[in-house]
Amino acid sequence: MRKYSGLIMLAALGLTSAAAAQEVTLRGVSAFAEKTTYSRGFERFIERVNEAGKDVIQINYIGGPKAMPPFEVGNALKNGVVDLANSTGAFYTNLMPEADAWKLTQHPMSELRKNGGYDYMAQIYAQKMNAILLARVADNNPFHLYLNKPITGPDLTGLKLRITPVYRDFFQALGGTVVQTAPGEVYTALERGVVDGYGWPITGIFDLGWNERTKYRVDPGFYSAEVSILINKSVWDKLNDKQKAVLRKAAEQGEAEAATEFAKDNAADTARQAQAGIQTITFDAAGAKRYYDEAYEAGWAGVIRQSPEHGPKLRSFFSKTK
Ligand code: 173
Repeated sequence: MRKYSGLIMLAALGLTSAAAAQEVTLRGVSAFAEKTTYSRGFERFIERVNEAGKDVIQINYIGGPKAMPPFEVGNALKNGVVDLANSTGAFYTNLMPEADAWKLTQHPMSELRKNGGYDYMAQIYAQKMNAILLARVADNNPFHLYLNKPITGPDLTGLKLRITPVYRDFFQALGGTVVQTAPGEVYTALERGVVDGYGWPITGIFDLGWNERTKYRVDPGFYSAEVSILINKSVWDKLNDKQKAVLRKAAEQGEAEAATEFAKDNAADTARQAQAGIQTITFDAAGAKRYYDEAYEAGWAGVIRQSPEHGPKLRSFFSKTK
């Protein structure tokens, strides 16, 4: 009897200490090029986790689009080929069209975490992606249209524009012809004259040298670029409390600093674009209003068309007015 209970004790101890000592290593991939604007938040997250998570949890950064095509990252996360992903909703609309609605948010994430908007999206992430959105690391960062041919009003007739799902409905509503490419193909498309312009946020056009191939930026900006760190939900559910706490803390830090960081970067890149000789195209007040309002009208119409079930609800959480 004594021998028996001793064995049980040893087994229990062995199991407990093995579980406690087990360091988990997660594989992470970014849909954006390594060391560029939209991978930076993820890379900082990885540094924080690897620093705070010694002997507990580590992240092995596989890299950016050289490791995996951007539009495949969502699938890889869902299927558990990777455990963590840095991506934007527009890159995995094949799995979850609703994710593209993040771009239409007119409240900061801190507010969406409180008003039910985050929780509503979390259910869809769980259901369609088997994922949890840990942190939005790009926020407060508008998109713009960049052109090599001038326009005088909100009319894109005759222009061929590089897009992702972010810009499709808007640019088409203004009469533009659209062609979807990953960011890695933008430079060549501009160089060869395959496109007359492209959609991209206010920051990051210098990362891949597009400034060399860009004459104009159209103001005002529109929407709010979203880039987030996702984790496979089955992987998350298997982590212990200590491991989750390390991820949560790094995620919270990243999300909390995003809006102010981007406010700084937005201003810096706007100035740098002017210095690089990129001219600003603006419209008269009525034209600017038409342009901006059409962005949201066409954007929401697109989200609701693709998700009649969730689109209207998301609009009520994400919009200031509706
Ligand atoms: O233009 C894009 O590739 C795109 O959709 C995007 C989204 C968020 C940040 C940067 C780019």
